[in-house]
Amino acid sequence: MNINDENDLGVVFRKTLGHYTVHTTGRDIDCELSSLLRKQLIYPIADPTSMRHRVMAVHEIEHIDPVAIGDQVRFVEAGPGRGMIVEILPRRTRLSRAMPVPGQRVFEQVIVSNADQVVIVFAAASPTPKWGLLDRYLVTAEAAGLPSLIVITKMDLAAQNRDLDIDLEPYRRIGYAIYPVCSQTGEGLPQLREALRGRTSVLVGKSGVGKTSLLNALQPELGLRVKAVGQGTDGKGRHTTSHLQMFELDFGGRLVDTPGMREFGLWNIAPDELVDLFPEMSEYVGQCKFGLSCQHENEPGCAIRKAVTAGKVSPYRYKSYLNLRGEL
Ligand SMILES: Nc1nc2c(ncn2[C@@H]2O[C@H](COP(=O)(O)OP(=O)(O)OP(=O)(O)O)[C@@H](O)[C@H]2O)c(=O)[nH]1
Ligand SMILES: [Mg+2]
Ligand SMILES: [Zn+2]
Repeated sequence: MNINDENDLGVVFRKTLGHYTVHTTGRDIDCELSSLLRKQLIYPIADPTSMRHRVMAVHEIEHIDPVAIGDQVRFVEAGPGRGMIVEILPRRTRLSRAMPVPGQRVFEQVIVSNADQVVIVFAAASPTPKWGLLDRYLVTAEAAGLPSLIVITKMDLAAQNRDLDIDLEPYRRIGYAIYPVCSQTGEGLPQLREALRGRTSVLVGKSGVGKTSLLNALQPELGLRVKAVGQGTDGKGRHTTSHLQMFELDFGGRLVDTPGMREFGLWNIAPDELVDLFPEMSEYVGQCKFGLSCQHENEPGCAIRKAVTAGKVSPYRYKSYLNLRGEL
C-alpha cells in the first residue's frame, strides 16, 4: 500500500496536550499522533550535535512537542472529525526560541513552522516599550530567514510616549517596515492587511501589547477574548491568550496569535554569527583591524565601533548586540 494515496494533508492550527487540530479543505480534524511516528520523531529532534545519535530520555519528551503550529501533516481519518497524524512534512521555515528546563538542558521550542514573516508587536504606551526586546525578536527572525514587520499598537495613546519616533528611527533607517495601528479607531489597519495578505504571519510581543485585540480588529468575526480593561497592561498580570493558535484571514493569509512570552532566549545562534543578524552591522564585517577574528567588543580598529562613533550604526543597537552576544 502506498501510504501517500491513502491519507489526507492538513495544517496544524491549534494544539492542546496530545491533541492537534488539523485544518484541511474546509474542516477541522481532531488528531492524535501515531505511536510509531512519536517514536521516530524522538530521534531527529535531539538536535545538538552531541545528542544526535542518542534517543531522548522519556522525561525529555515531555518538554518538546514534536509537532508545531504550522506543520503540514499527513493524517488518516479515524471516525467522524477525528484522525491520526502519520507524517510530518519537512518544515520550510521554523521560528524557534531556547527553552531551558531546570536541571536538564536547553531545548528548542519551535514556536511556528512554515511561517512567511514575523509581526513584532509593541504598544506605543501601556506597556512602555523596551526596545532591547525588539532586537531580540528581530535577531530571531533574521536567524530563521524570515522578514519582520514592526507593528506599533495603541496609537491612541501615542501622546503618552514622546520618544516613540526617535526610538523607532534607527529601525526605519535599517529598512524595517513599521506599521502604526490602533485597534480601537482602526488607524493603520488597511495598510497592515495589505502586508499580511496571502502570507502566513506570526504575532509576537509581550503580554498586554494588544496582539489579540489587533487580530479581532483585523477580523471582527473572530471575537477572541482579550484582557479586560483595568486588568493591568504591565505584562505582569495573567496572560489572556494561553495557547498558540493559527487563524485563517478572510482577506487571504494566515495569522498566528501567541501568548506573550516572558522568556525569549536565542536558539542555535553561534556567537560569531550574531553580527550578521544585525543587517546594518554585517556590511562592516571583515573590515576590522583584526579581520574576521574581531569580536567587535573592545578591539582597536573595530569597523563596527567606528561605524557607531560615525553615527552610521545606532549605539542602542550596538548595545543590544553586546547584550545578546554575552548570552551566547
Ligand atoms: N487604548 C488602547 N488599548 C488597547 C488597544 N488594543 C488593545 N488594547 C487593550 O490592551 C489590553 C491587552 O490587549 P490584548 O489584546 O489582550 O493583549 P495581548 O497582546 O493579546 O496579550 P496576551 O494575550 O496576554 O499576550 C486590553 O485591555 C485591550 O483592551 C488600543 O488600540 N488602544
Ligand atoms: Mg492575546
Ligand atoms: Zn570589529
